[in-house]
Amino acid sequence: MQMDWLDGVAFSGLKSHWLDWSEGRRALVTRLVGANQGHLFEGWELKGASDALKEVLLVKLEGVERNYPRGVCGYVENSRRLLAVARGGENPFEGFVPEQPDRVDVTAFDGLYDRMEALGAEQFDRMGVVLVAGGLGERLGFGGIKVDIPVESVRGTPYLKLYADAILAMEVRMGAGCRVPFVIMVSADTDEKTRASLVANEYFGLVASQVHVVRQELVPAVADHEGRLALGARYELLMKPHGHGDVHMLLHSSGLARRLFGEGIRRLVFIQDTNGQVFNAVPAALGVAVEQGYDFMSLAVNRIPGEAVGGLAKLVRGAEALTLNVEYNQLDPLLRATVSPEGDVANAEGFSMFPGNINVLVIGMEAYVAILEETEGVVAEFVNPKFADEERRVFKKPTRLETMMQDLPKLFSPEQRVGVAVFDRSWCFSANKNRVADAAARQRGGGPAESAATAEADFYHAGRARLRSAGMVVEEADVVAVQGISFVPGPRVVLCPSFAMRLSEVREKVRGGVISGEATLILDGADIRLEGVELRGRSGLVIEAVPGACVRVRGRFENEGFERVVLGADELEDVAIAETVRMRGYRMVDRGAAVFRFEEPGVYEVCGELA
Ligand code: UGB
Repeated sequence: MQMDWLDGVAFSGLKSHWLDWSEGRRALVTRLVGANQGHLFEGWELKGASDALKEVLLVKLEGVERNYPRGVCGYVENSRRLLAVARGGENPFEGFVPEQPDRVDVTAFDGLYDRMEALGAEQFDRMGVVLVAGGLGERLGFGGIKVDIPVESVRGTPYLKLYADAILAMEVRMGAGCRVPFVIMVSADTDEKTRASLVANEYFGLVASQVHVVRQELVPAVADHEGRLALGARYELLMKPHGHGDVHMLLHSSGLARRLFGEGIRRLVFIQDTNGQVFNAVPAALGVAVEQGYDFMSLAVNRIPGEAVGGLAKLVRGAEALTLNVEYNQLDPLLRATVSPEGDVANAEGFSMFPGNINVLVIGMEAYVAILEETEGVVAEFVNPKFADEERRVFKKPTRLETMMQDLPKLFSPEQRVGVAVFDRSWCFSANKNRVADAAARQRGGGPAESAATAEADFYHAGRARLRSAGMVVEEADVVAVQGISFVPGPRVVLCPSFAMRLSEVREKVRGGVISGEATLILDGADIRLEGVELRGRSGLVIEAVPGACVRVRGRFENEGFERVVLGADELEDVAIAETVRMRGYRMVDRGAAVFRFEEPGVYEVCGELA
């Protein structure tokens, strides 16, 4: 190999280390110099000075070399290619006109819904769940990991437990031996805490071997159109996140996608870190995907104009047609340039023209595995540099390649089917993404707050919807405002996955009854039946029953229940109070709810006051 360059003055510092390094490291540095990355190594001090910093730089490069398909040089090449496109200012949607996507409307709880749920429930033993949980949650500004945040504050169930409970409930419904694989994508920001949470909670009842934690890594920032990697301080290689689309790369590079497919898994359901209602919709979503034969299906809701969820549209150009998520920052310009000169405005029903992507995806494994092999899991990368000059030559700051998990259909061939299932929003979607002040401002602007308090309120709302569908009378509490965020605080209904995974199960197990105001009802157990149960005011009723415990509950329960105590101004600033409590602005205090726990199999009766 020609190594003359190493004798140049600029590389004398580098050369002073050369013989200490492994062949692999020397080969990598040589390749990088050949790929126009000499600046990373030029002007180094001689061995003995800043050695630890140089080592960190090299370890980062070796990490990228290992993790990114075709290594650092592959990343540089991809950057150059995509930057050339960005420099041309080419509109990726040029010539495409958005039309409504192929969609199935499952917003109503009708016969179609029941049929889809029934069909979907047959698929539980052929599906896996993939949770993308690598995001830092900058908009929320929370010190811990988002999946550890309680979705509700009566029992304090963290999102991760809720997801594990749903997986366990699906397994139970398929009988002994069923294990639904659970893949969790973490990042350097979330890895340690996610694993710690799993271990501390004994995998929330799952078997450790069914949980696969894969870790996404940062990618190098790029300083210019030549794809030169950016340095911060001396010897500091700047690294940035690559996006949630990394999940595809990791499912490929870990061999998991192929392995799970080989083990009979036919669909993967991708979910986000904070969405307490997502499993309400999973059975019917699977049903729709199976019935329609979709290789890729997005769950969607009616979108509010301007909100930070992408729009799902079929983009048509001549004979070409691609159903895609148009990300929220690109939707308005696309609409203005095509079908709606006024941009992303409300239709007669008050919704945006196209259904909103909640980034819950159902992906068929056959097409998926083939695409992953073809692309090595690098899915539709893009680059979005901000330019400092009109000629688009200079970047305002270093940029990086990014990828989004919902962009997979960009790689599909025309035979592969992409569709959308539209659900009622509160039934399937409510995220906890924004810190209080921002959430309040969003709500004032007419959009969803997506805060801890509204995520909790929406979670109960979906519980109430289930009771209503079973014929229970539900009278809602008045709207309250806490820290400038308005929400309906009750009734608080938590129907655990153990109790019901499908609407039809709720209908079988609940007969009549009334719940109103800020009453609380929590049902955890497969064999609980409610007959004419009445809960008003702030009364609380909690029934927990192990498998095999059949509990019949009747009558009126009247007690002080759970009180929602709003935090005072001093408490909101008090760091001794958990951040997860302060982000809601209230805590829940048990003032004497009726709690019944059945820890042995048997037949039991719980009777309140009878009319
Ligand atoms: N995530 C990762 O795991 N790794 C990453 O590098 C980044 C994120 P955000 P955003 O449903 O509300 C998405 O940041 O910008 C995880 C869709 O693109 O919350 O709000 C992260 O942990 C958008 O179309 O995404 O936008 C979290 O679980 C719309 O659907 C998930 O990825 C929107 O979500 C999403 O990360 C929405």
